[in-house]
Amino acid sequence: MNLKAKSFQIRQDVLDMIYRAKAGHIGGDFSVCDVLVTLYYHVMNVGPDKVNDPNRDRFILSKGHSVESLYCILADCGFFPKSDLETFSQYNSKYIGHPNNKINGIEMNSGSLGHGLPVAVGMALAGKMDNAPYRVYTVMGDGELAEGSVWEGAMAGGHYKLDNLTAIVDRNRLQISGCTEDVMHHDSLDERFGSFGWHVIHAEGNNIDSLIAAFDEAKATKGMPAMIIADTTKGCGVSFMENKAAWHHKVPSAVEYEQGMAELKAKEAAANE
Ligand SMILES: Cc1ncc(C[n+]2csc(CCOP(=O)(O)OP(=O)(O)O)c2C)c(N)n1
Ligand SMILES: [Mg+2]
Repeated sequence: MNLKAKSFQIRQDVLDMIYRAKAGHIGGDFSVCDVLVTLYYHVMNVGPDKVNDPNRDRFILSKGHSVESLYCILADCGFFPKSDLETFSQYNSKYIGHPNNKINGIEMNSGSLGHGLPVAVGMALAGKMDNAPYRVYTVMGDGELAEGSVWEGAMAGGHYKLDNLTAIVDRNRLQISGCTEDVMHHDSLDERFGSFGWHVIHAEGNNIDSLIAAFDEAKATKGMPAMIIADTTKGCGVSFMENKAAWHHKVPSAVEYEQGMAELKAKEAAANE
């Protein structure tokens, strides 16, 4: 499968969904899209036929506000009908603005930042205790790293040497209100996670080949969990959304929708050439 093209196709579905619902977090959806596409279509042992398989890999979207990308990928993978997405953010729909485990394929409710890594540590520890073959993955935002519970999870993951656990930081350098380096700086993530006993790997987070290499390295790491610092661009794929804090949860106007869609279609076509 052409994962680069797939990623631009998923972004179009996300743009459609957010434009229709007049709600969503498009900037973080677009920065994390390549990470999620790489995980769901290449790395993880998951699928609609495996939702109750005890050996399935576990995934937690800790930065739960990027649920639109996750919904579009789950629909595309057949976890539920794509038409369900038309109810996103509507009254009585279970497709709400953050992940919840009433939805096929979603393991954990998230959205209150800082909870994904500690729960992923528990899942990975359970896997070790059961001698189970599954791996656990979680994606955090870089703004999310300001939550203290992330560091409790990091401490425990290192302590228990959880080499069945891979965490990813979507390092787009923006959070809700501006630059992470102004709000709460993180420019020593290698040293910080390294000192908690994690193997730190760097990846270009909007480059599928770089991500595949990083996930391969994480899988091959023994005796410690792996932390992939994925350098990304918030809003990646639509020129006027890129690197702008305002697009954290701005809804596109009709003109912006048309322009964004045209850019994404052109990029998908280029990736298919
Ligand atoms: C505990 C908690 N505090 C505050 C928020 C509000 N909030 C939602 S998204 C966000 C910014 C997150 O930034 P980052 O983790 O960098 O996400 P990304 O840039 O990938 O969108 C904040 C503060 C929240 N969801 N949970
Ligand atoms: Mg961020």
